[in-house]
Amino acid sequence: MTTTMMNLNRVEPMLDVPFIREMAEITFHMWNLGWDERNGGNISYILDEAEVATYFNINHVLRVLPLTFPVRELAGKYFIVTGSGKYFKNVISDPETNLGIVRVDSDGESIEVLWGFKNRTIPTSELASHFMSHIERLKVDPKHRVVMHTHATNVIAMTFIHELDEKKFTKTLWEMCTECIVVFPDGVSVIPWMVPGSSEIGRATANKMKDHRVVVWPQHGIFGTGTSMDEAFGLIETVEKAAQVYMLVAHHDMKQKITDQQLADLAKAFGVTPVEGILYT
Ligand code: 2HA
Ligand code: ZN
Repeated sequence: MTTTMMNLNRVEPMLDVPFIREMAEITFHMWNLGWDERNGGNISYILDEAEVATYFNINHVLRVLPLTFPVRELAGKYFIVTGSGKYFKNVISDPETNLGIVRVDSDGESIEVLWGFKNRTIPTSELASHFMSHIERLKVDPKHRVVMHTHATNVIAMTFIHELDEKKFTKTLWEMCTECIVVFPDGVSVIPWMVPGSSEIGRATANKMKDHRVVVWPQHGIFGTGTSMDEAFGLIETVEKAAQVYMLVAHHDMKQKITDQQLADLAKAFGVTPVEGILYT
């Protein structure tokens, strides 16, 4: 833990709440990595009712916010979410303004704010992408909990100089670091460039989430999902690392690389099944 976090702990009692602390630590960390400039990035994290009820009065609704896209599949679910226009760097010193705990109402048409989002803050502008992605990931994995969006620098850079065909993009990433095929054998998906913050980009992202945990938004950033903050972050971190290596080597003469046979050997050794149509072995 950094000194900053330890000092803040004395003045910020909310950091004693485990899931608020997790959000504060990861947002601070991601900002430190240079991925979340200004208000870049957003996170939503599914919480258990009991987990929330341990720290908050779940019968006291502070505000009700209508959704422009109904999410019946998430009715009754609790989330901690970053705020719209809020800076990742500031979450740790003022979680109550920069984060909020919300519950989707019983018909999935609005959300009830139970804590946070102080001073009329509203949830992230990418809530549609988050909620629609949660719906798809939960269908595939009931343990799914986290959707994380960040402006990972090298992933963005790579989308300028690499073909956006997702199989080719995945193959290149797998070739960059030995662990990649083990961490994301399901590959990464890529959507076309779209205006952010809309239901359309939400639907396009969620559509990819049916069979991927990672979605790249060209010239913008990345969405990663997982069963925990570590899983979602670890996935993004691994993709970003591979993209960084790519950006370092792309303009150089390649003397050797990880071959398709070696990638297949890795998959076999680690018991993972690489997504079809990428390896030629
Ligand atoms: O939260 O990252 O995509 C700001 C953004 C929008
Ligand atoms: Zn963004």
